[in-house]
Amino acid sequence: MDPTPRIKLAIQKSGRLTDNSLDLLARCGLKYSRARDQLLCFGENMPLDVLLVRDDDIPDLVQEDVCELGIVGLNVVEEKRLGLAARGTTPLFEQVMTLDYGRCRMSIAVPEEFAYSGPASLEGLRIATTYPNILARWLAGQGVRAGVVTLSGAVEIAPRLGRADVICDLVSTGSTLAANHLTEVETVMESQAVLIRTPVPVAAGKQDWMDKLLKRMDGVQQVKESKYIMLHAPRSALPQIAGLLPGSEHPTIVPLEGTDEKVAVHAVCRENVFWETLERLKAAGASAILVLPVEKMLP
Ligand code: PRT
Ligand code: ZN
Repeated sequence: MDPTPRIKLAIQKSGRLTDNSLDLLARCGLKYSRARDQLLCFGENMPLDVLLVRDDDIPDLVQEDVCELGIVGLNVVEEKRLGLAARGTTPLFEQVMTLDYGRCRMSIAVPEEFAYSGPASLEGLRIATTYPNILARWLAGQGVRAGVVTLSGAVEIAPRLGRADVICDLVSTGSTLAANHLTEVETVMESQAVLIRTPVPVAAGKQDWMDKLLKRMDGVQQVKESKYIMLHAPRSALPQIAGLLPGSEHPTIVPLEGTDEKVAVHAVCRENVFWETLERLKAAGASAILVLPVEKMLP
């Protein structure tokens, strides 16, 4: 008899997405051992193997059906998708969910002394980038004709070296731009880590585990901001108090021993609960307010 077929998921081997991706898998309950060559994590309690690769290879691995799943920056996914589409090839990876880490933006940045007055200022210039397809799409959308200089890295020094006039690169804190005397002038796209999957049907034995893993990942995403709120409220204030609970649709109302006027309200709030929310609840008549973290959730 065949052993259980194993799902293959590709993540970045060492880089900005690695720790968060391994942490996400651990939160989904995966226990793994890492191979001696560090290129594979073997799932010990799930039929799941995690391949550790360069982020740029992740969409290709799904495209070629080597892996069913991948976690990679949206910027890499989009660049690859546009590149395939330009060659008339159908992309065989689709985005399942955003993962709320690896946030950055792809921006146009110009030398500090550059008098920028809108996209038309870029007409006829040379723009250095690692993402030629995304940049070309943006330029076309703006009706700007400019030269795209494709570099594999160190984009921020291209203007100083005379290889380009301006750049299009990923930015998070902005300190790299500042250190290189560049000013951010346009956002080309926003990015964060995303989960991609193959649209090709997978074997039945794998499908069950894949569905389970995707549900757990979804659950992990949902609990991040979620809080469980418990409070006491006068019955008369219930509509107002229910309306103040952020991201909660159906609070549970529980009777309180010894009183008919007051009830206990329990609710899962899917959005962050701030002090201001508690103060508003209190002003609406709530008392004994407790906010608890939610550890796991299976919607
Ligand atoms: O070796 P491998 O090819 O796997 O790694 P890599 O060097 O290509 O990727 P890595 O680890 O740098 O980034 C992986 C992913 O993280 C990217 O594809 C993005 O989706 C995301 N990400 C988030 C970023 C940044 N923030 C980021 N700031 N990727 C790169 N940067 C770089 C940027 O290119 C610039 O050089 O950081 C510098 C700017 O940072 P700030 O903070 O100075 O603005
Ligand atoms: Zn890379």
